[in-house]
Amino acid sequence: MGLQNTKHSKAKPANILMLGLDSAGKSTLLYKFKYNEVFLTMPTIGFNVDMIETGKDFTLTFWDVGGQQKMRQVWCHFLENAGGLLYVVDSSDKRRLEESKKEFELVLKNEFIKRVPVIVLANKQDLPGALNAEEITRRFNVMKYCSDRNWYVQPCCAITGEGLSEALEILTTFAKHYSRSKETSTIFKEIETQ
Ligand code: G3D
Ligand code: MG
Repeated sequence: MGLQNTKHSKAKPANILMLGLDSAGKSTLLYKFKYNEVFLTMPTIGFNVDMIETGKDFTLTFWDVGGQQKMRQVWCHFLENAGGLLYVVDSSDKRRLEESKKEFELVLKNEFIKRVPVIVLANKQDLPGALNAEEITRRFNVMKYCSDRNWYVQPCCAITGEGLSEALEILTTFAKHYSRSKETSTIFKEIETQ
């Protein structure tokens, strides 16, 4: 009975953590998601937060956390309550691809983020020489690091908005699924301890 009720109740907002190196395009993406506009972004000191309704019964709260070296040390504090990870890559910046990959691996090794769904946004597809989604998947070893969860690599351009509605749709599906599976396992744990 309890499980059935859970299934039909309104889901809680899911916290979506936006990570990636500085200048990958996180803040531009957030503004585009929210307002469908391109704003002049400034390097994010600390974090930006915004809620976006992605359906009648579901809201995503986006946490856009600064990607500068100093801020990366505090990324782990945001992981605990994450219901989804949006990892943003500047697909045209081959010089910093390895650095971005290392940070990605580090985040995914964190216990708190186990099984949390991941969307990798292969951003800046409009720039010449940008690596496509298949190449980003391969270089970031996504299959290996995300084998225990739902994942997807979406090519996109935060300036034109190309690829963003697809990313939001998949993210919503994954986050809903994750949040329900977490609620179900909490209920099982409660039943077990009764
Ligand atoms: P961040 O929040 O990850 O640090 P920003 O990154 O959103 O501040 O973006 C950094 C720069 O990349 C910005 O340019 C922004 O306009 C640009 N940018 C973001 N997404 C795209 C994209 O898809 N294509 C292109 N061509 N540029 C993008 P400036 O010049 O303001 O530094
Ligand atoms: Mg920013």
